[in-house]
Amino acid sequence: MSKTKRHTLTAALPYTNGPIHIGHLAGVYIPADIYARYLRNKKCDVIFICGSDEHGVAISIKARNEGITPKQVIDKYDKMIRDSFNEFGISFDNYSRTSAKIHHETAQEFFRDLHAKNIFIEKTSDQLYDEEAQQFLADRFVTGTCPICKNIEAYGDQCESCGSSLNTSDLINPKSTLSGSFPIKKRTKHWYLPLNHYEKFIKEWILDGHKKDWKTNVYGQVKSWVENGLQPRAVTRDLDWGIPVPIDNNNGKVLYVWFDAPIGYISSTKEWAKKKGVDWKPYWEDIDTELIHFIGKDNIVFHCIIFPSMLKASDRYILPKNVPANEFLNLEGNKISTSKNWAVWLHEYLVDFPEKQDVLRYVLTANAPESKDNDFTWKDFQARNNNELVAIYGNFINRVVVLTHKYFNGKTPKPNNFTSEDNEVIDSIVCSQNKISDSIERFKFREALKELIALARLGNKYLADREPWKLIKEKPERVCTILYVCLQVSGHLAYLSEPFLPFSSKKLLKMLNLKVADWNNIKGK
Ligand code: B3M
Ligand code: ZN
Repeated sequence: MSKTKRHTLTAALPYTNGPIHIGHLAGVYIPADIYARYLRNKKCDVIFICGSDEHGVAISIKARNEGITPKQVIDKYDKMIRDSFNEFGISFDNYSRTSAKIHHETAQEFFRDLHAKNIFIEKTSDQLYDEEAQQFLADRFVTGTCPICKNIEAYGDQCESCGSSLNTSDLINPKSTLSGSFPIKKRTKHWYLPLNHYEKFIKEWILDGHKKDWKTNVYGQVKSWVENGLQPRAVTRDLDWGIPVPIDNNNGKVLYVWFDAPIGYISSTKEWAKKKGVDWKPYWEDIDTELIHFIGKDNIVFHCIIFPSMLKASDRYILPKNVPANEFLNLEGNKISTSKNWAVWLHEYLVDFPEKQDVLRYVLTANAPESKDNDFTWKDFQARNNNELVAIYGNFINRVVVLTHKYFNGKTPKPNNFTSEDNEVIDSIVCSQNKISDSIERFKFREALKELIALARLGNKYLADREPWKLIKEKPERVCTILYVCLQVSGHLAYLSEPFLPFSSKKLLKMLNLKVADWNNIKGK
């Protein structure tokens, strides 16, 4: 890891139109949390930033469907989501919300700055209009056939089946989701971000500059977007829910949710800095800051092309060093779907598995869709818990603690001469830590977790092979050394598991009377 001065980590802002499910955790929030905890354990200057994404048509549709106001929708789900993140130990330094005043001000200032620099193209064009509902149809207010994959339920902004980002005018046979009627076309003015002007910048920055260190799934999506040619993209909407466009007589237009939401990372940082009484600017303007965006694959275009083009146009902010997007997690072979209620909701999981956050964190890390879509099954959940977490990790720790209490009254015994097997196990501790660090720094969290379990497995085997219970009478001094070695492994498992299994790590550190370690000072003995 380059010796950067500070790290700004962002995790995709969840829409407050529904609760959080295991796909969100596996795709975005557990990877981000592991990375944040790891950097803190290395005593880095790191901020882990997130917040609720509270604008956009999806929230207006939810409000209409539930017969409540958008404000009531966002307040309900903002609270549910915050609670879920807290319960699962997702350790944000700040969790804000885009309905907050500080965000409206920051997003409007950002828009005004680009407007003053004449970055936008102002264009009047024909847009889909629902005469019955008396409303323009943006994004999810219209469905139709996807021109790319012919999915008949594509939305006006995105096709969930092939992941393509669409404009309403791309849809074949568009239909209003408000009234079900076929829309007419009506003239309206919008401001467009000329992405085509940033094509060369994206090519040089990503396609040339990040060929080696960005994940192939991310690099590949950016490459295909650029090869298809970047088009100007409207950054305003005719909607009644969103941040007003900060231009006089803006005719009730609001900022497009994907223009304002990424700016939410900056406003959440400002909110954090205000609480801390520190300057937020170095975290977004200093080239010695490493900015990492944790997202799911459906957000790649916004975080690798649109938001970076906005940052570039502002000529003020740093660019992300990496965007390690994960693919999707499916559930029992089917796509997780909020609208079809096909998901494992976090708030429901804890009702069925109280205090078992780490089991889910473990399984979702071990099974994470890091390079391709993956499937969550309850069978696999049970198998991994029983055969790995309990049988290897839990069993080893339990035997060491029981034997230490039985033979040494719970005190760490003084070791005597170390055999070559003893030294081998002790040397493997530092080797495991280096491998875990290296995997985490390459955003390979599955690989890192495998290393952690391998260390527990090694400890388990060492203890079973040494059979101290057969030596306690004739060679008690040998038992001292064996259990000393086992306690070193246990202590390091407590340190090294902290990013992955924060709840178990905390319990184990307490049991072993240890504090959270500075990973720069971890040694074998
Ligand atoms: N609210 C998440 C999604 O597309 C979206 C992320 C915004 S990050 C700035 O589900
Ligand atoms: Zn499609």
